[in-house]
Amino acid sequence: MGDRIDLLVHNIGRLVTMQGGSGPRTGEEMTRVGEIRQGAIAVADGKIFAVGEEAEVRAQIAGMPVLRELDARGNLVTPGLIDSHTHLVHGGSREHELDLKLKGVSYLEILAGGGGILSTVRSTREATEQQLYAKAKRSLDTMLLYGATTVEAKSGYGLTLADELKQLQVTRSLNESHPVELVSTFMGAHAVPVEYKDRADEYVELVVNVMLPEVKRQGLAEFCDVFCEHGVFTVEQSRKILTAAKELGFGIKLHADEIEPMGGAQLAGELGCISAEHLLAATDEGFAAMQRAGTVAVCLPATSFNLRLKTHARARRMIELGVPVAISTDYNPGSSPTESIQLVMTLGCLNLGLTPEEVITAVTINAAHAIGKADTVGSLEVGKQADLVIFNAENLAYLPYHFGINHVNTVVKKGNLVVSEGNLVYEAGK
Ligand code: IZC
Ligand code: ZN
Repeated sequence: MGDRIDLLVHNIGRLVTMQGGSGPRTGEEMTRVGEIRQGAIAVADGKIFAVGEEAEVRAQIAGMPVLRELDARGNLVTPGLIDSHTHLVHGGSREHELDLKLKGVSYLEILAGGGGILSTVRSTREATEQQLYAKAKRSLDTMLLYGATTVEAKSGYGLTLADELKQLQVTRSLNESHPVELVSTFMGAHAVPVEYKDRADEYVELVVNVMLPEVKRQGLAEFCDVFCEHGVFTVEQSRKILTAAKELGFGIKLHADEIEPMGGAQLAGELGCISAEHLLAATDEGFAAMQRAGTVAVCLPATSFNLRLKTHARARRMIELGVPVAISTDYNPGSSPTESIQLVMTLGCLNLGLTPEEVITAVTINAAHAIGKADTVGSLEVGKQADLVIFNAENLAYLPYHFGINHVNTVVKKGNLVVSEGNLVYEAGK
């Protein structure tokens, strides 16, 4: 590195770098976005070579050939957005549940009746790897068009060894062929499959003794996650699975206290989970346990919106108590059928009460920490990957303010131009 610049992004009106600090941002730190006026970014070998005020960057690269220039036209540039919680790979869709929802049937009632997640399990088991790949690729393209350059993807719609491996294999193939970088999470404990109805403990044994070791052996996931919820997996079952996962070397995550207060947040803190998700019903004791462990709270405001819940995650309280907050789409065919991280940014403001600065922190550096990727992505700093977005907007507040549409103009992933003027421009197979 150092003899030429592959890409120079210049004329950046406001450059949100997210520089500063090492761990996930908490409290007041969530408002410090490291904004630079009249900025520029120089990229070499897919990494950031220089970033700062344009005059300084130009001085640093003086004499070096610049192979390509991108004019940001005075607009806003941020790090590539990070969607830290999705159920990307699945078969089918669940629009038939909309009518039930309008009639007041709850998410857990639909699941208890054999629908919900279990309906997607049937569609996923029926689908071939190629069909799952094609569907997930379309979603990933949409995520990229909306500015996401790194995405976490959970399994959990197979619920047999073979079908879980099939889903995870699709994630691996997509990660190898699509510009969006994927972080894979094994979530065999997403629901108790019908063939184990009333035998959840036996299913937990299968997850612990058969699925986890095989997923590890094949290197198909970095993280393990569990849906700890009434009628799904208990705190004790969740503890058992995550403890086994930790022993095998997986990072651990937990869907905690989404609907009922179960003590999930406490468990996440106690076990040292990297993140705990949802948390609508989590108590202050739960937040305190997470704070002590440095567990990132991944709030999912599109889910509470879509489930028509009267309450939302208490993100302001989390920030007050020193819990780092990330927000994510929770993209899935049931509780959150949207790929738009920008919609989530709006809901993060309007329904969680986060400021635009806290929101961008929650979809960049804190999201990177939630998936163990903060050493390479989540901020624009020398040596990190050159993942960035140029918006058709002049400032941060404009993104959540003008809602429901796509503000992305250009996306660069690892120094490559992948979205230009709002269109995908990556080469297939890259
Ligand atoms: O398919 O409903 N909450 N898992 C936990 C989900 C939502 C996904 C789904
Ligand atoms: Zn989820």
